[in-house]
Amino acid sequence: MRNDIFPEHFLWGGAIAANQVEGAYLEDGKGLTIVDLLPTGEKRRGFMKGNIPSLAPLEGEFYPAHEAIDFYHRYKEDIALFAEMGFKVLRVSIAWSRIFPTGEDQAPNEAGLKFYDDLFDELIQNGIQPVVTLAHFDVPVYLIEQYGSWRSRKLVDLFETYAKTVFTRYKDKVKYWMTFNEINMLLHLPFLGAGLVFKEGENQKQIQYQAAHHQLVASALAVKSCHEIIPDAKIGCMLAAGTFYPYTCNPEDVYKAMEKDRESYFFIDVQSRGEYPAYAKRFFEDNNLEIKMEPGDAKILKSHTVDYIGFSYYSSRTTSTDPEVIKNMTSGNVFGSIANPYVSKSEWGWTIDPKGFRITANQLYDRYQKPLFVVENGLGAIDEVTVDGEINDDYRIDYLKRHITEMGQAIQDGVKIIGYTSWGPIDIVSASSGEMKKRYGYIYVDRDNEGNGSLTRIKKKSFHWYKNVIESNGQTVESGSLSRL
Ligand code: BGP
Repeated sequence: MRNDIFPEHFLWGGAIAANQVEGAYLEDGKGLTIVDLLPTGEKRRGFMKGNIPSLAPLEGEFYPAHEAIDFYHRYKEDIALFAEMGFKVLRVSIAWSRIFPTGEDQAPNEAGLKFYDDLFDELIQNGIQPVVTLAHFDVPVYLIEQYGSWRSRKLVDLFETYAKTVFTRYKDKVKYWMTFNEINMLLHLPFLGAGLVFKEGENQKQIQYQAAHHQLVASALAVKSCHEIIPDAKIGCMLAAGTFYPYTCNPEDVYKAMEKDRESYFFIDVQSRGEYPAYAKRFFEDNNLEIKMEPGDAKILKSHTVDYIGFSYYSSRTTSTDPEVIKNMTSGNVFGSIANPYVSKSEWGWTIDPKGFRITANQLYDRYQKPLFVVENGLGAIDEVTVDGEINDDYRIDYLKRHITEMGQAIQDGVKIIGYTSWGPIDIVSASSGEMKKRYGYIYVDRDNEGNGSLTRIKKKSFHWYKNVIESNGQTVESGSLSRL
């Protein structure tokens, strides 16, 4: 690969989220948030979908987010390791319930604000720019109890207050922001994505799209405040991306793949183009959905579109209209995909498709013509520590190398990509399964699924490899051998 493909100031780094790393779940005044109610084990999936029996942690269950990897107390050690790898940026999220423990407190919680001041200072002192998501699977539980979370318009105002508070406080420290992480997750795991809990017999789709409207307005208002308070900042949206392929060239399959893509693009169409897409009207009619909008909403959406498109890419997806073919789904991917015979799968059943990354990036750029920021990509895998204390994660290096190569191809295709933050540069709690053994990191964390372990950090083989990638600006020297991609 040529060594001049990635722009000079390309933002290499990693991405983590408060809810999966911080722990300290009730420390310094923090209120409960979504993941504090998600145990490991079989119940987790139902809870994430909004079938949750109680808005308090249950006796006898293990909640991995409560301690997570204790980033709250160990962030200095972790940042030193990120700096050693040469990170230019670290994507983090702010826990809303550290700043406003109930979500509607009169004044923000100073201890929570101070934590992020210290975190951002530490990053900046280490030469790492923070990239901050306002809401990564995060709503204060009190707002879920009081208002039913994003089903209520009330959340729009409360979110605006929260956003303005953090923009004002961190305006000199943070220049890259994002509004809602994987905003389209609201359709697939509505409790995880948006704090939605359903009662028997409710029309879930109606509630989801009304909540989506509220989030879209809140997102536009956050863009507005960000531009007013920090004129030199950039603020983006964030999509769980991954193009749908038709299983065959049967036009029925091709049409279905287009519809499946639109399910996700719907959100970004609003956030980036500033209005509901043409196809939404028919979709709402066909599904008997009535979205309540306030008179000023259309103007808010139109006037405050995002500066860039942030997205995660793990897998492409495949769909079909043939009932026989549909039986062969892959497990593990919340988006539901038919097993694609041309590509491999991870240990969790997630499709591994580097070329799909190039395809997805091209499609997003064609559609929105705004800079893209790859804010998640990576392989969740089981790592073994050898008797010498080493972790030889060649499979992870292979995955990342192939994906970074395709990202380079996309850039050569003309796609403007401003940065790449791989997911979980240090092992963290898995969002979908709550497991620790599903590891993404360059840095191993000694902790297991049950919460045992010393939390010691160990560099994996991929640590040295990724350091080389950044040092060579994507020339991607393979660790040890000096052979190029
Ligand atoms: C995305 C989320 C992340 C992250 C990642 C990997 O959906 O934005 O929070 O966890 O996927 O998923 P998992 O942790 O389930 O392997």
